Amino acid sequence: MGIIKDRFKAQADKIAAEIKDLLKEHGNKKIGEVNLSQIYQGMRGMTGLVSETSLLDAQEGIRFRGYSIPELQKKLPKAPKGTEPLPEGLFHLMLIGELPTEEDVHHITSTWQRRSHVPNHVFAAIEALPVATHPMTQFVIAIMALQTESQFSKRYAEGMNKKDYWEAVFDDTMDLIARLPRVAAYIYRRKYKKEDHIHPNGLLDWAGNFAHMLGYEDETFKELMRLYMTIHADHEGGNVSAHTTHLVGSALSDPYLSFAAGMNGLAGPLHGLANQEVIKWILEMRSALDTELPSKEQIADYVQKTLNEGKVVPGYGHAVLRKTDPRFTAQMEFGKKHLPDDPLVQTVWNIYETVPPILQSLGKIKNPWPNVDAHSGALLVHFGLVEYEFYTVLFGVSRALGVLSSLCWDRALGFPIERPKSVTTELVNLWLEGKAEIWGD
Ligand code: HAX
Repeated sequence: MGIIKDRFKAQADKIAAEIKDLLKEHGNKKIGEVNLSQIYQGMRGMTGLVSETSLLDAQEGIRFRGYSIPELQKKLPKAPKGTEPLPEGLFHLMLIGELPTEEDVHHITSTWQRRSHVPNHVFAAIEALPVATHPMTQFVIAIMALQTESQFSKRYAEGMNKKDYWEAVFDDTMDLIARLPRVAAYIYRRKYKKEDHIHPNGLLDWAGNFAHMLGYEDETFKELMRLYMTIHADHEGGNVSAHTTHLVGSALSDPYLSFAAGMNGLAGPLHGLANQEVIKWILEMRSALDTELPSKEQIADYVQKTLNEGKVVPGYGHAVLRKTDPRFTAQMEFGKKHLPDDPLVQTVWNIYETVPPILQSLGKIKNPWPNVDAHSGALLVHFGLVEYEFYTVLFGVSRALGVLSSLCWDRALGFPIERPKSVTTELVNLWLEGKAEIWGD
């Protein structure tokens, strides 16, 4: 077995034993209460999942195995002459629970390079779609086409022992993560660069090679990709893409099927698609106002117009966070360091100063602060990646690191099929009248 696989198995066995004892001793302990409003309103605040890879604090933001984003920027290995973390290192941390050495990261890079072959029928499946097809749709279809390669589904059909599920999921995870940049870059070059495809560079790291295959050789852009792929990877277990991957995986659908399902969720405008919506909204504002750098007063009026039209201000608000998203802050720091004079980036910062008080004044929004999607587009546009319909695919490639390492844990810990109870409003009414039980059976 490979080094990473061995280490993962050792950690998983340790945690599985710990969970067994924990459930034996404390399995009946109550965690909070469920209010009627929560089952009607998106299960907000209801603890109902275990996800080992990261944990979100409403005030502090995300921590990956206990480490904040600024800590990861210091502690994770970098590319030669680079200052941003390599996403391979975050993957190691999420999967094994320990910070990697330079050597560990190098090992993951070369493993992913070795496993990155994409069969021709996947490109043919993409080519069968009209070029105008949204990049997220092309991405999901390509992942589904790749499912022919699933080791989990092959081994399951051959009668795999349930003790081996984790290993087949691990193998699919490594293969799929290795292949995604090639697939995503193919979609980008097909749709926007007249099919002028670029071969992988086997000397580069995973994110650097992705930037290269997209057609961006600027070293600062490669650093941006390393940061981008790190900060978008995981946001604990309950967000739509992570939860969907976990849910579908709980039916023992293989990692390709599970991840494709998660990506369909990421493609929604209240989730990952918000990154394209943000830049679209800013570009429309600039064009409506006929200026590159709208004033804060102009921004405030435009925000009001958006709200009056019954739309959300994209990039603002969050279901769990109650402060500025540290993933927004990390991108703002990158902008201040590398491109402080860019008018689009400055507009993002002016929006940051203008929007929160307006949203707060509405009195209904629980979090008026920016999320991860409020900043990313402006940085990408600066380097020439202006095709904003592609942005959610970038998010998706990164998200694979978190949701697939979580899926490895799900199978290694033997989590069962997920099946919460639902009710009807008729039953709720009967229950309120004391004529029926809800929680009884
Ligand atoms: N602009 C306008 N109204 C907003 C808003 C925003 N940015 N954020 C929330 N609201 C509204 C809600 O639509 C809701 O209105 P109604 O009661 O009239 O339905 C009200 O404020 C209360 O919502 P909430 O409890 O504060 O927020 P939710 O937990 O329901 O939703 C969302 C969280 C992220 C979906 C929401 O804030 C939103 O739609 N934001 C804009 C889209 C966006 O940026 N999404 C990306 C989120 C991060 C992410 O997943 N990235 O991938």
